[in-house]
Amino acid sequence: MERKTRIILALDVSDREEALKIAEDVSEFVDAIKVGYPLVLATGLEIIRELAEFAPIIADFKVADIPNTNRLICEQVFEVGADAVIVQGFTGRDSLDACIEVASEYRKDVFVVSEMSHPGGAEFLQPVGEAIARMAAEAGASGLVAPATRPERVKKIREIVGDKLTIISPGVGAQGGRASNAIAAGADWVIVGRSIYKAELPKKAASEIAAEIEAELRREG
Ligand code: O7E
Repeated sequence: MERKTRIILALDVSDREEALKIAEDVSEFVDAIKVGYPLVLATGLEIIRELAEFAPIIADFKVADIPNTNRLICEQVFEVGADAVIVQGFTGRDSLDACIEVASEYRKDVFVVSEMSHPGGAEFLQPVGEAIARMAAEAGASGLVAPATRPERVKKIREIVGDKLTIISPGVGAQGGRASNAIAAGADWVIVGRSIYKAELPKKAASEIAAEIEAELRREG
């Protein structure tokens, strides 16, 4: 995945035509499109192949099962053309290893959730988030998911993993986080859903977030 606008679109719509229209409309302002349960359950797994025409696809199935089931899920995801899969880290090292093994066979990426962006994410996951980040780095994952709603946690996770892993950060806009703050804290990409796909003009909304990030990167030099 190339770092250009540093935006990943979370395409959580449930209509195929709408999904394809938005993807085409905003493609110049996003580096990847995250596709998850809302869209796949509504339209089918093949939507991943269709959307891959516009941008690299991150399949957000937050895979969280025993190693064998994880392996079977990841095979389906990569066969249909996804470039990366999102996996939960709390299921442990063997479950994560299974995903990384399949991803490396397909030469694709695995992103591991270390802590979630919503208020409940602080309840059970945050206390083990740093251990999950360390495990993901040791296991050879490509990156981590860390919350834009808590930039100080992005900073902490960045300190733990150094430059070894990329960080993708959801929670911008609708959940209250700011793209520039997440990038300043050490995120490589922000994940943005409703603020783009629910905007009256999704392309304009994406371009404004891209401009905010660009200004932050210029400020940092
Ligand atoms: O709030 P929105 O509309 O900008 O959408 C955010 C997207 O990021 C949405 O798809 C949600 O499921 C996802 N997300 C979070 O909001 N918080 C998290 O902690 C983790 C994710 C996520 O995508 O995890 C994998 C990257």
